Amino acid sequence: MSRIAFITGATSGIGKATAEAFAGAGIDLILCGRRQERLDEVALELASKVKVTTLLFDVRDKGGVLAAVGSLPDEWKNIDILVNNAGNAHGLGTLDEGDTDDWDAMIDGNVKGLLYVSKAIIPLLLERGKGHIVNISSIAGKQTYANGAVYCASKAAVEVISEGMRLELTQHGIKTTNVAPGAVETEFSLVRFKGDEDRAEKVYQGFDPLQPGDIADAILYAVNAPDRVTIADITILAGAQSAATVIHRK
Ligand code: NDP
Ligand code: 8X3
Repeated sequence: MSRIAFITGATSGIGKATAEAFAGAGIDLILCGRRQERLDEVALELASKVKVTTLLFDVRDKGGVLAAVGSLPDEWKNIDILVNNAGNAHGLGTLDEGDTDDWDAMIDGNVKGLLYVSKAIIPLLLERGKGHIVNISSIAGKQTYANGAVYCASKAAVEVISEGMRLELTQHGIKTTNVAPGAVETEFSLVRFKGDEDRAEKVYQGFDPLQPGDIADAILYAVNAPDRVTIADITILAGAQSAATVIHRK
């Protein structure tokens, strides 16, 4: 029987690659994001392989999240896998000079948004007595770096939420996997540096960065593990990366 996955942030990067990997594995898709055109493109690309539907909402909008999940037809509510991937870093700055709008965007999106989506989906998983939640954290959730304290805090929160989910939900047949990637070449740095392409490109220069598909492969591995196995935590660094901010560039 085919499974259904609900993926947030499916318009780009890791979320889009996860949608592609899941489609290759025959998993039907609910693709979420804020850019309808991109959602339509990904849906069109994958519709020949699996059933696909899209939901347009901002994870920061509590009412919008609940309305979007509530609008799903009954057959799409049989969700097996939730991938809480939507998120970004906004800015890089010290705590005294950081932009509070950036802080709001990170805490509201990466933490509260993940919680709103989870609150909307968990009852559907509980009703079925099975399911799998994959939360995309970061190496930044395990190792703090200067000028990134708020982003790191938002990802440390994801790590803690993953643990909380596992403690609350395992007994109901619902697994939780926390995935902590290192440097992945996506639109992440373009968003962090507010569209500054030169600055974003420099982040990935002089080494071979992770590609979104590398993370998608790990997510697929976790959701395909047999019932007796919970992949609790996966940390994936680039080959030239030994810590969050230690990258051996040529
Ligand atoms: P991208 O910028 O390429 O993708 C981010 C995705 O999140 C987009 O699809 C975007 O969709 C969605 N998104 C962002 N904010 C919101 C929001 N408020 N509401 C709904 N959707 C939102 O970056 P990545 O693929 O790299 O990022 C995915 C996740 O991976 C993030 O949680 C990030 O923190 C994490 N991560 C990234 C790493 C990296 O090096 N790239 C490393 C470790 C973790 P749209 O704009 O259409 O809404
Ligand atoms: C993104 C990776 O280390 O640039 O989460 O913050 S890092």
